[in-house]
Amino acid sequence: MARIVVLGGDGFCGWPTALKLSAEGHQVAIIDNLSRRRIDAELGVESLTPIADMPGRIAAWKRVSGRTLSFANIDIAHDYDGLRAYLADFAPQTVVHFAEQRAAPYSMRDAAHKRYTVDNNINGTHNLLAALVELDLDAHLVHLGTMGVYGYDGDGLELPEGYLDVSVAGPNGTRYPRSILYPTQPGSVYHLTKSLDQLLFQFYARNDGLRITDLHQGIVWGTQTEETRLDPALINRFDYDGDYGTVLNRFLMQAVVGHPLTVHGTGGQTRAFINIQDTVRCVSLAVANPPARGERVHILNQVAETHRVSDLAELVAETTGAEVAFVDNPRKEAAENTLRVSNQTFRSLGLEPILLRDALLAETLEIADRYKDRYDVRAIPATALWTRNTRPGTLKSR
Ligand code: NAD
Ligand code: USQ
Repeated sequence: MARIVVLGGDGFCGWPTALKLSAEGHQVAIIDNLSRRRIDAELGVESLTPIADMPGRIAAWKRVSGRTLSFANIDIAHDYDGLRAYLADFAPQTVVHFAEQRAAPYSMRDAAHKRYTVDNNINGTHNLLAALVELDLDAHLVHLGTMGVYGYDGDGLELPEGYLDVSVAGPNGTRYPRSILYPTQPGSVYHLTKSLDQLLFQFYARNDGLRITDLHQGIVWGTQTEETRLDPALINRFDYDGDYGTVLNRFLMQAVVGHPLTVHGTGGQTRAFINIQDTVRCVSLAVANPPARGERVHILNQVAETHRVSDLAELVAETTGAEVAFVDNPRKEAAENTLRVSNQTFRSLGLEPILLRDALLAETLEIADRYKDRYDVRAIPATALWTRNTRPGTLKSR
């Protein structure tokens, strides 16, 4: 069993992952600066599910599992010394890195939010890499990246896992084979930071021999996992607001409260999806299968299936009787695209993903129904615009 630190372990993916790794017997420490909770306050929204504070979460886990989770409130982007001292003391064998600002709309609100997202995500990732090198810590770094770095060209090519094998034409018919990072085409400043993260990883793997796995994850849906179900104080967050709510969870919430499903544009956007239970399974599989020292960054596509947004809306409408509304798209994105993705590494490691029609759709609806009294209709509109934003920077302290 290993010492594992989970950066961003208070968040939607990080919290259930920390519980899963702890349940597997690892010694788990969480680092989080609780910025996500402060952003809720800034936006005037709340998780639909009532989430306990960190001491309450940790006490509940001790109660149901007998296991100890430790927690440190460190801003990994701005407290390098604090991060380095913590890593030196805990000496993790694995670092799982979720600690970034992850909402595309939030990253596009205005200049202040763009700058915050770049500063937080790039500094945080770079501080971590520099600290691992400075401490000479041979920890395996597992980072949560995103499918969005590939872009959505939609011409039918199956997206490979991170790399593209190309052959470049030279003079006299010579061909030069190269394996390059798949060229990125980010669709928001947030996705741009994940593209830049990839270069940081490539450099530190080459220069310092760091062992790094970058998981290109699709859109996560659902809320509970085997561990978060064990006690009400372990419940995971459920975001449905216009910035942090991801599309399927938003539709499920909207269906429960009788709000029309807010399909952006024609709904012809095709995206990759994964259930939160599979997120934690995949991270656990990645932790157990590190690259060798000196190997290039392992890039795995962490996705279960792909769907068009309008098909998701129809599925939710069929299941619940909800109305579907087509609203102006606040984003700059292709109106229609196809998407094929290879997820062969996780398949070969034994992942049999949960698919959308399975029981968890009903469970998510049930959670949305149970907490519908906490729903606030003012949180529904997606107000961040990709190309016309005249509002002055209103960023408050996080
Ligand atoms: P989240 O916002 O719920 O959690 C992120 C956590 O990191 C929060 O608890 C936040 O307080 C913390 N954090 C942020 N900046 C920090 C800093 N500087 N120092 C310390 N802690 C900091 O997000 P999530 O949905 O759990 O996503 C986690 C990761 O997974 C992100 O990197 C995201 O890009 C990636 N991801 C998420 C999804 C999704 O659909 N939710 C899909 C693909 C990839
Ligand atoms: N959409 C709607 N209606 C809504 C909300 C969204 O039609 O009410 C559309 C969007 O326009 C977009 C698609 O649904 O075309 C997905 O939007 P989303 O908010 O569910 O997902 P996205 O912004 O891509 O971001 C989420 C996570 C992010 C992660 C990413 C994975 O917030 O952290 O990186 O999913 S991926 O999309 O594969 O890059």
